[in-house]
Amino acid sequence: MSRAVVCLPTYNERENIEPMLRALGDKGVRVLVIDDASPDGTGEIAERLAAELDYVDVLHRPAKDGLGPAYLAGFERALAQGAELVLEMDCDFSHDLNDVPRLIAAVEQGADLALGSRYVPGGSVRNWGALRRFVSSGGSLYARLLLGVDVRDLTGGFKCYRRQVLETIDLRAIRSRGYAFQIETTYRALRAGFRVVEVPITFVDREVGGSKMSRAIVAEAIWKVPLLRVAALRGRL
Ligand SMILES: Nc1nc2c(ncn2[C@@H]2O[C@H](COP(=O)(O)OP(=O)(O)OP(=O)(O)O)[C@@H](O)[C@H]2O)c(=O)[nH]1
Ligand SMILES: [Mg+2]
Repeated sequence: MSRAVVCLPTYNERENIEPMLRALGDKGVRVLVIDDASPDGTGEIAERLAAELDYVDVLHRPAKDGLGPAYLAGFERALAQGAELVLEMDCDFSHDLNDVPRLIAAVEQGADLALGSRYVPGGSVRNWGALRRFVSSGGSLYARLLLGVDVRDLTGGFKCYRRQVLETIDLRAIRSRGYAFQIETTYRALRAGFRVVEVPITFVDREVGGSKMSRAIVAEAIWKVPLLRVAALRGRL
């Protein structure tokens, strides 16, 4: 069994799921697809591929419930399967598959949590319009200043956790669903004293399928960040 499990949440990724799963085949990882009953049939395609590819498992959830809950269910399954390293990755080719071994290497070299980072030297974003860039980099800056942490990319969704991090932070207390989920998990890891390292990546906008980004996801991050800080100041986090 592979030590590393890539959690791959999907909602309507019919065009991306098969090429993603096949391309992950030579990365030496297991892959856990977490599908929220995608109406476009992504879950059935994943199921067919899981029967063919021995490194693929699928977790079906009954309805679209946000990225955060999907990841939490995936983490629980990956830990139960004995994973030493647990990764987060989007199923839309925004994250370069060649960066998977780089994130794993960062943890093997001593990090507890490695973040694929667009906003450190060497990192970048390709094909995003001005508004998307502003929301993303502005969101990271906002969270960094309010939380007082030295992490440049707090909203990214390409990460590698050492098992111990997920066993230590209180996953059951996490209610965030969108970008806030990424901010909260990294902040909790920092608060618990874990070593967080940023690995520069180039993020490329998706070419097929639709974005699930919404105003609600941005709004959640805006109100959640100060609450996280207050919880930390009160010693509850
Ligand atoms: N299981 C599950 N997966 C989701 C949900 N929302 C988004 N995803 C998946 O999470 C990953 C990231 O979502 P995206 O829609 O790409 O969000 P994004 O990267 O912020 O937006 P784009 O850059 O526009 O693609 C993709 O693989 C989605 O299919 C959800 O509610 N449930
Ligand atoms: Mg995406």
